[in-house]
Amino acid sequence: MDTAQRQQLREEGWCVLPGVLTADELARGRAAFDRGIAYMREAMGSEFDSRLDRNASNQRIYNLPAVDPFFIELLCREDALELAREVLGPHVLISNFTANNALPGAESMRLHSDQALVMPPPWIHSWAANLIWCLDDVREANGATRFLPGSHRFRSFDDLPENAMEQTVAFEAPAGSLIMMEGRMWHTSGRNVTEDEQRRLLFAYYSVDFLRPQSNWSEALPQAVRDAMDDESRHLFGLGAAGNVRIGGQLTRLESA
Ligand SMILES: O=C(O)CCC(=O)C(=O)O
Repeated sequence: MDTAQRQQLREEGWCVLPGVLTADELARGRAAFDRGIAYMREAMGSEFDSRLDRNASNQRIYNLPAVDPFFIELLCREDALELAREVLGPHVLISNFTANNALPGAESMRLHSDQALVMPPPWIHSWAANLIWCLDDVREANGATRFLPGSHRFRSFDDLPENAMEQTVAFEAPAGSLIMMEGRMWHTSGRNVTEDEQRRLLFAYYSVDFLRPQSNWSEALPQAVRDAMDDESRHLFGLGAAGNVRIGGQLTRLESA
């Protein structure tokens, strides 16, 4: 992350880092995505979630770390963690990791902020962050994620303007980019009005270590997946008996304050 990107993240609550994934990683990510679709069909019967999306042109994959080790690699790579820590400080946990593909005909979901989903207002600090891995070029026409500029400063639901949706702006990023969005930013998926383009995005959601993660990883991940992790990954997933205390020499928030 360069100085301009850091400043934009601080001031505007988002930035785009192009070229983070190599061509090989992009290919691995797309192949793992396909396995995720198969996983959803087998585990849940379908990749369409009518609770979130208006029609079956959105494909959802939940519990990505259970699907393929590539997704654990993405979550735990040092450059991604550095970015998460830029927003959250040193003590982060992996809260969730899901995918959403907007196929042609996809409609917008409801506008929301991810931090508002895991804690009540007032939202004074940035305690959650989404790192959005782009498996395709992302642009307004193919359903890019839309964000409400300035909404990372909203402290309560009352701050949301009535015409919030009309004021949203689409992210633009080439395939292989990382879109960094702090957790208080109000956002939604876009409409895909193209004839034949898909828009595959992976949403790596991190939070500070004193917020309960969205996923209960000790239940969500098969034993074999947990056994294959190194200590650092286990710590990031909040696995193991210890909670918010000293683990393997790493200081907790209170100790290092
Ligand atoms: O797919 C998108 O662009 C946004 C998805 C999202 O915000 C969510 O699933 O909570």
